[in-house]
Amino acid sequence: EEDGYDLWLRYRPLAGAERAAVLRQARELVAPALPSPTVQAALAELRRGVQGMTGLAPADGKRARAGAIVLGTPASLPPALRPTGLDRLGNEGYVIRRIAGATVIAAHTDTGLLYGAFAWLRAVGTGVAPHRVDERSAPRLQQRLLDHWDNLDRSVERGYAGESIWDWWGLPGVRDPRYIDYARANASLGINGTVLNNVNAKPEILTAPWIAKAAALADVLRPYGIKVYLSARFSTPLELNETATADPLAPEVAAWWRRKADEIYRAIPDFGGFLVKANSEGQPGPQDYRRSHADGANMLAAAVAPHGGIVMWRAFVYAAENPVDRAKQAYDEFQPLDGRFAPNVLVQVKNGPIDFQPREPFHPLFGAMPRTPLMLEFQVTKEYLGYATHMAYLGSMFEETLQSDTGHAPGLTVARVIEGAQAGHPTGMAGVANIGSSRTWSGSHFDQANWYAYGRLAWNPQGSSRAIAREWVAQTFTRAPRALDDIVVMMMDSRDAVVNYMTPLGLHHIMGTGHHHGPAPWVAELARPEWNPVYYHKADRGGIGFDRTASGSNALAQYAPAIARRYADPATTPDTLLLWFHHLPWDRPMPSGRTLWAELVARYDLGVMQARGLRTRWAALAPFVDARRHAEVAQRLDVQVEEAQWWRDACIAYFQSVSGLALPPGSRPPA
Ligand code: GCW
Repeated sequence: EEDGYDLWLRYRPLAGAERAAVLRQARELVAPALPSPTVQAALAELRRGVQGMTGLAPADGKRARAGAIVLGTPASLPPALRPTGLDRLGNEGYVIRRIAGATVIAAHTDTGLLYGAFAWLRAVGTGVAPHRVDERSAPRLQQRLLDHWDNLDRSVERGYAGESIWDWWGLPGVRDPRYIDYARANASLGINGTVLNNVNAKPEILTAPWIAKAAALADVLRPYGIKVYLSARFSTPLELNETATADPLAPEVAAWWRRKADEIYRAIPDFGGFLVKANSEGQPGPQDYRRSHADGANMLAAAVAPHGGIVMWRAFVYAAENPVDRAKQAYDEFQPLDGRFAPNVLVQVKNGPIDFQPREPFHPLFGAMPRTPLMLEFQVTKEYLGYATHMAYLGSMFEETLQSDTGHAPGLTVARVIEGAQAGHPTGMAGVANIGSSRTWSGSHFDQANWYAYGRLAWNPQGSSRAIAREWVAQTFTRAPRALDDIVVMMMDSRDAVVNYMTPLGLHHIMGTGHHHGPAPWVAELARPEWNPVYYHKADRGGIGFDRTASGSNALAQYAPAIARRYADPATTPDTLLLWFHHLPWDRPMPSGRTLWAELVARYDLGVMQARGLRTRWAALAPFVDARRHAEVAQRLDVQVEEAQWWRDACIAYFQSVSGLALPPGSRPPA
């Protein structure tokens, strides 16, 4: 019975000509002598894959010949088998070529070979004939990370997939085999780093017993090309009573962190570095001592630099109460620090200026800090998009951000910024993981696609979310063409549906307080102004929306002039972001001919219809999907339809109570 544990690495039996074709091209595996643990992992995966698809395991071959899969580096491959395309491939890239009837997987490192092995399996798994697999690929970003918001008690902040996969109680001695499957899944995408603990970090994580646990995980993950990183609480030495202050410019503090880094690197020689959330949502930071983010980041960077480590310093800040516009705070604090960060610091910026909303404009820091490496942080877990219940394929959302033109230079999209077009190396992307110990890993079958899409886009930020969805469906559900197309259509519609029934036309942050599930646009009494939904929609008798133009908070001025000009006028602002940037009267005519009010209602209605459409399409797919997974998805879609209606009804009723307007005729979607 299919339970989803195998993710996209299912390798289910092929039949007939397809099976025969794989058998012909994968009769034996040839690897360099004395294969490293990484090459052994590649061989094991190829064996598992071929065995799964054909029922027969390939033999261990000695010589490259027709029908063999040959893994090798330029040093190990005989000249006749050295494929073209190896130059400028970097450390992690791979080439797959057919040479003299053999399939040669070549790379400069063993990790590249592992990625190549997974690429071959992916190609075959998506229906490419094995004798046609021909590929050259290298990652466009250096750091491709998952950020786990996993706490030391195994709870997961904003996690909807069960408790943390890290069994801290059992570690370091007990090494759950699941860690290996986690590593395989990540390596199959090219994810090469994992931050083990929540950015809301505890000091304990940097004490000896926890370093030993992290070291055990690092040992398990290392053969798969995955480095371990830790979130560090800025005040750790002070809170452990080992210094009298956490002031980053105090010599005893810098010395403490240097010693701590040395201690960590003794246990984890390839430790990746620190991730830090400072002076945000109550976390301690350098500003507590009137020092800047750069002062704090650079002090930590100096501690890990001798070991080759990096510091990822988050730009998600809203420390002081912000009565005017929280969206402006990160830019205000960070942009003036451009060029002041040490070379091994990356500033990690969320995709949008508020907080992982169903839709946000891209963050204005992208393109505005040309002398600072910026990392992009996506949220893979669906804090604001229906948890692990609603179907919302995030690939299209990620692509929307990545392909946003920052307007700072011709062709300078967000993707180009994080690829280092302005600031040079280092480069990276982080995804807040949606992984837990649920049998499906992600709490639902379709949420696995978000892990997959994140990983593929971290490898290639120019990738197409639709192509990625096709790949995922082919490996995870079916290659039957009609069914595959239908599932991809569902995925590509799903996030749009969520935007429509939750926050259409640029609305944002109107969800329930604290848990962030369900609508609560009426909430107005929370202690801090920027926690209240009314702060964001500003609906009143006259109209709705947040004026971020010059007549309002002027957050628009943080964007490049070309973008700022376009978005300054509601007529040239995309309707998807209209109420993000403008406060407009309810009776404003929209391009559709409707008033703004009628348009808003129409979008909510549309969202409900789209959710119902997902359910209907899925029901028709029953013949193509195994019973258990079909039923588990169907149940969630039922909930999604109900909750879409809840969002629509609650938001419309509330906005009506404010506007005093009647429901436009015929608006209620048919039951
Ligand atoms: O999205 C918000 C979440 C917090 C989270 C914070 C952050 C880890 O509601 O739970 O804390 O962002 O990104 O730091």
